[in-house]
Amino acid sequence: MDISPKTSNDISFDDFKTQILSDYKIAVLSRTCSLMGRKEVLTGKAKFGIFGDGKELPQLAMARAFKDGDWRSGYYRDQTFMMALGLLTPKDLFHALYATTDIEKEPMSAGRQMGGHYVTYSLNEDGSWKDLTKQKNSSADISCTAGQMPRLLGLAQASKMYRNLKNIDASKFSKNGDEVAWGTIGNASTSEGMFLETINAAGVLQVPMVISIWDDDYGISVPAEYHATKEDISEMLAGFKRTDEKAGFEMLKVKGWDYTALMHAYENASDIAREEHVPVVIHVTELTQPQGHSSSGSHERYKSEERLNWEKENDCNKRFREWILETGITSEEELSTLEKNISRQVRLAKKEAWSEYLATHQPQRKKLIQLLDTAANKSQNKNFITKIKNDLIANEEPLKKDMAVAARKALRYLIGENNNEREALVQWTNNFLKDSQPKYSADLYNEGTMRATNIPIVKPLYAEKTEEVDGRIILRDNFEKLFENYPNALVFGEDTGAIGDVNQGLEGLQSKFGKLRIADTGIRETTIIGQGTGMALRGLRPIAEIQYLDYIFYALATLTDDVACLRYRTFGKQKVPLIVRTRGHRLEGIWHSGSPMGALIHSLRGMYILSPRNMTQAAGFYNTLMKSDEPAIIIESLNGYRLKERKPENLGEFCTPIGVVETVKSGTDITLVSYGSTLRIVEQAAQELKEVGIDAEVIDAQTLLPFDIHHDTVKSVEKTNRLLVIDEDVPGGCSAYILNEIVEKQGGYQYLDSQPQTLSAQAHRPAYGSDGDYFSKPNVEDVFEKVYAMIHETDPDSYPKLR
Ligand SMILES: Cc1ncc(C[n+]2csc(CCOP(=O)(O)OP(=O)(O)O)c2C)c(N)n1
Ligand SMILES: [Mg+2]
Repeated sequence: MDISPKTSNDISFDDFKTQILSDYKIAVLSRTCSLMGRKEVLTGKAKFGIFGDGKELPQLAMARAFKDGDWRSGYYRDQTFMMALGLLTPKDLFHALYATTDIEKEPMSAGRQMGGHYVTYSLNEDGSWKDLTKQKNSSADISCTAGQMPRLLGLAQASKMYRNLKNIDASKFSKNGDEVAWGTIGNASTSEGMFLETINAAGVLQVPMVISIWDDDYGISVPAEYHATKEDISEMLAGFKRTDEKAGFEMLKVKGWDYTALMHAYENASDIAREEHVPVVIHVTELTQPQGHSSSGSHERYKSEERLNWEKENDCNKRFREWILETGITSEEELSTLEKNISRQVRLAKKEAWSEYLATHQPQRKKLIQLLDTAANKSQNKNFITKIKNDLIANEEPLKKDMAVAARKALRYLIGENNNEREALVQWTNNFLKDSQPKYSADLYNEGTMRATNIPIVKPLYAEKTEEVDGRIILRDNFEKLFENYPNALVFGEDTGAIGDVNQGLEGLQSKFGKLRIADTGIRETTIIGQGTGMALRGLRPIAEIQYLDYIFYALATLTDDVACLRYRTFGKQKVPLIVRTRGHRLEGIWHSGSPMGALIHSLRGMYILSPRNMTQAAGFYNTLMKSDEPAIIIESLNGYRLKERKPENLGEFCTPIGVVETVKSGTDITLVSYGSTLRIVEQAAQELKEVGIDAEVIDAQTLLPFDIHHDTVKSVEKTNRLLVIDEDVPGGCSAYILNEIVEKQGGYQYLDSQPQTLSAQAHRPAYGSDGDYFSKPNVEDVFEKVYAMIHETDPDSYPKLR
């Protein structure tokens, strides 16, 4: 039998033998972790488990082809790959199962993500980039099937940028663009639009991406016939295959239990992608799920006996073992010894992880029991508190939650009692909650100096005789400065390149900065955001353009599942400084007038959402964000590109502050808060109100997420005692959010003499045309009458009923 390595590496037989045994060791190590891990869930120590059993062999081949500087964007089956690269130990895996919140012990997410989600660290402690060319990189996994695909596109495209762009500092990110982005996905998840959109975009862009499809014929209980046309993903994708004449994909198909074929395929794929920047699909077939999909159920429920037997026979580890013995690489005895040793090793790792997990809880448990005891002895409710204490004593392995519940319930029995013992319990509880909360809530945003809200304001400067120009000229000329100042800045989207966007805010910039930096894309919002995500993860400064705000929903899944929570789910170990540029608010018709700000602010915590009233403010936001390293969306006002604005002299430099409101008209009778296009309507209404003697103060929110970090709005309410929030979102949308911020968070309720109110658009989408706009969105008359009615209510003599 031929057991030659069949790889382009010329290695000796002895070396090959060593490689095989070392790979077998990892395969067994990983499998043993899967088997023991599932038991931890079944015995109640862990809440949920999803493992990589049945997919070990191809991952070993992928690990061998993976080089420093490369990136993985995969899914929950990849534990063997991570172990093979030395990025995951058995103990790490068990800590993840138990949800240990110590990042030193559970390095993947400090207990935030369920097991099976992997990450490497891109950042130093101070938030600066590590040298990513010197390490193997894994972008942070998400649970959503195929959600890893859009990001994979950007990770691969970054290599293309680094290979082809001049004057760019790539030192920490790339060596000549030689890095490959490796994607993994389950067979069933290839039905997702995100997968197909990514495949097409990668074929068009010709980027160094290798996508492995782990095909075990199932997606949980659903078999192949429901997933792929012709029941075969390779056949389904055949049209993407490159030919002598046309660029496309290299397509490889290989059986998941065939060690030498896998090694060969992966080495081949790596060379093709790395050298030629051609994307590759490796369809790995005949894989299995020895324990079924996850700890949530058993596969005996939905697989036939015949299939279950086939899976047993064709288990990749079993066949690898048989092959090792058949070829005489080593003896049965040696393999058995190795397996026993590994079993012992994993059992020990599991035990250690569990006792380390408990060790963080036990001192607190002991202290709490003691405090409950002393507090009980002094209390009239001794029996009740003693019962709580005894329950905690009986619970030898309590969760943090169990301790918090015990302490907080005990304190209820101590209300009204005044002694040192109660005070000690209060202190313990306060400290316990204060220490615990950040473990679950920190790092949603950057907590360091580059936080977007920390970037200082730089005001626009104007020459004495300032030129008035269309708003889009200010944007365009500001972008020109940004692309000059930041060689790693890029912008791409539909119609963004050749014509310089549909409103010509980038006019002429492609001819100046080239087709790579100012680029057109296909119509595919999800992967436009994916390009931006992946490139931002690799040190570039992408501006991803979504042509109209109404179409952002196509990309909302990637924004909410991947971008917005990236810093949070990695415990601040990765960052994604992506700027999303879009245009929205009122213009014409159902899909070019939307202002779904509530939907965005509620689904994108972790990003900044900025809604500038004009193009100067917008340009200032871009300048601010380029100095920060956090993701944001800027919504330019669709009807503002042709309005005249004074052109600042310090283009590319002035910075609009983030999280700061601006009073655009001062007044004494009522505070009107608005943003974006609606602000102009509110300003007009305020002028007309002045004519009837009502002096309104108008505040531009500008930043919706976060809103008014300095609590300036409440100072206005304190003065006017009346509050109306106006926007063109649906009723109860962003206006309700702003109202809540002012009335509850800023404490505005205490200054109000009238009911605080909102004025929004109708609940439906905006109808077409000028009349559609008038009857769908708040207009000047609506604002005027609403304010007038509020003033009439308190002073009907001076302001008699209007209608
Ligand atoms: C968007 C989304 N839909 C549904 C799920 C629930 N889900 C988790 S795994 C899975 C099946 C995936 O099967 P496959 O892609 O073949 O991967 P395998 O688990 O078989 O390796 C489903 C439906 C999910 N996580 N995300
Ligand atoms: Mg599957």
